[in-house]
Amino acid sequence: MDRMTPQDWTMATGDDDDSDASVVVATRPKTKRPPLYKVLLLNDDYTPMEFVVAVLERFFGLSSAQSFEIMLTVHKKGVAVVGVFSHEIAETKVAQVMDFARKHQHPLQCTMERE
Ligand code: TYC
Repeated sequence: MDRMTPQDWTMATGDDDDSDASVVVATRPKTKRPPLYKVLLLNDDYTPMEFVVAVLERFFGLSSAQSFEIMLTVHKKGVAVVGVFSHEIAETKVAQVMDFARKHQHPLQCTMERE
């Protein structure tokens, strides 16, 4: 016999079910989700409130109401999370905010932190 067909195998072994080692066993996919990063805005005594609101609208796509609310939280508590992103996006947001603040000569600080 040149090559066994599945039917030959069944005849030769009496194996007519799936109870052997050829049964497919579910495996756990070993993929890990990439870590996320919080982007934080810090309070200071000099950056105008309207500037902070404009930053939140421009770089985080927040409405003026949401932006005003977050700005006030930072003003009162010292810090707030303004968004959660992948490492690359968080880095870009921080750089955009810091560049924009520096261009306008405001001491506004923006940082990121692993969640
Ligand atoms: N504390 C600032 C002021 O009284 C306003 C401000 C809010 C500054 C949020 C920075 O991230 C900030 N003008």
